[in-house]
Amino acid sequence: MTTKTILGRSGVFAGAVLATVVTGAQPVQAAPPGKNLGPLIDGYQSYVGQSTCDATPKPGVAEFRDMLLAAYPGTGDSGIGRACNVGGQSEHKEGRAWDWRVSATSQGHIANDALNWLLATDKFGNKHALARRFGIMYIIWNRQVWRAYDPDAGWRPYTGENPHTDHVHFSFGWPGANKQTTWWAGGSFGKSTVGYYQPSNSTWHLRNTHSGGSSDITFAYGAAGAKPIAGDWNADGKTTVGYYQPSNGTFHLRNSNSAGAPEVSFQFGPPNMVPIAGDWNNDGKTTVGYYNPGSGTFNLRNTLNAGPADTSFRFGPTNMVPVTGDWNNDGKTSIGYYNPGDGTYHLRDTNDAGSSNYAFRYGPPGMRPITGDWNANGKTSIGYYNPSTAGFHLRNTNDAGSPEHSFTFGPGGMIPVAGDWNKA
Ligand SMILES: [Ca+2]
Ligand SMILES: [Ca+2]
Ligand SMILES: [Ca+2]
Ligand SMILES: [Ca+2]
Repeated sequence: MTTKTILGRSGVFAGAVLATVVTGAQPVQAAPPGKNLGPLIDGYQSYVGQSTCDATPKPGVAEFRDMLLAAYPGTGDSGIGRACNVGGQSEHKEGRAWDWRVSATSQGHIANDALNWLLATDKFGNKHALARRFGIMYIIWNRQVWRAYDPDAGWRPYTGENPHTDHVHFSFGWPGANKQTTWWAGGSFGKSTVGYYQPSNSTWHLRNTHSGGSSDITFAYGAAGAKPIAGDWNADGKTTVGYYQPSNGTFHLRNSNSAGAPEVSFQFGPPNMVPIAGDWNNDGKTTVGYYNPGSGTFNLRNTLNAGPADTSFRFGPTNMVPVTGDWNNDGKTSIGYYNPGDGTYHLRDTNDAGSSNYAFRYGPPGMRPITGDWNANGKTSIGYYNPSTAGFHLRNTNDAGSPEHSFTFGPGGMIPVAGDWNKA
């Protein structure tokens, strides 16, 4: 089929038929296994019609087919490639369209489940997230069409000759067909870089690359005695600033990296704790917690407001330096500690009591640990700041070894911070 066909006919089948596909609902268990993907996402695939002839199935289309057939037993494969001399213009002739055999009369719930999975909004608020990550250009099913190049229109009547009641047609753009979109190629996580907080004047100095130089972003935000924290408080993919006031146990969070008033302020825990931050529950939003150095306990909260801890447990000896990160890329931030006495890190993949999943020495004793996804692969790893040299030393894996990035930044004696300040 061609886009001319789609756009050229009027909506004879509008009305009742349009209700058969419900978009935006939560996928059911039958959908193919998901992946933990970050906030960065592909744009919508524009319309690029067939213009050459090479019916070899393209790898992104073939693997998509295999995923759906494995997830939905009883459905079938009605083909990717099509000979050049059969019918009119079609992405099938370029091996970048697939017809998934499902029956609208007996298997409509199956098709709808897969389509809802593809068109659901993700935890970062990205609409039609998986359709974009697979690079889908349009979908035809049961007398309706969804076009990535007109996404706000939603499902519209399709009045081509074939009603598509015995198969779902998927057409892919070239990036999706060639496995260059984020589902296949990654690139959906932003890169963490470092910064420092200067307590004497409550200023932040943030850098967007792993290198020395002047600050990319500088502003005042804080208060006397405050401890800096950073997180993606609003799930937009950008890390922004916050601070903890030890004297009264309050958190003050801001959604932009600039001077101004906090968007959110609340009290959590007793005074004089050590603040931590992370996405403990994999909803895309960073929330806070505190480490009690006197008892060695971690106390985590899943919402940005006052209330009791949602999770409390002890990990490690007392008087350690807490660290946080998604060490295993399951979407959940978990905890760890740095022992300043011997320069060892002890990291755990779950937020409960138990032993370390990773324990190793990195750097000299007495450093200030930092953590971030320095290489944007979805896994947080460690680093340290040497307050006497102003040196940052970042490592991409959680084990002993040398840093991948070493540079000096700022005047020394600062409090290091890390995050994806520019969503890139
Ligand atoms: Ca944010
Ligand atoms: Ca969260
Ligand atoms: Ca994790
Ligand atoms: Ca990483």
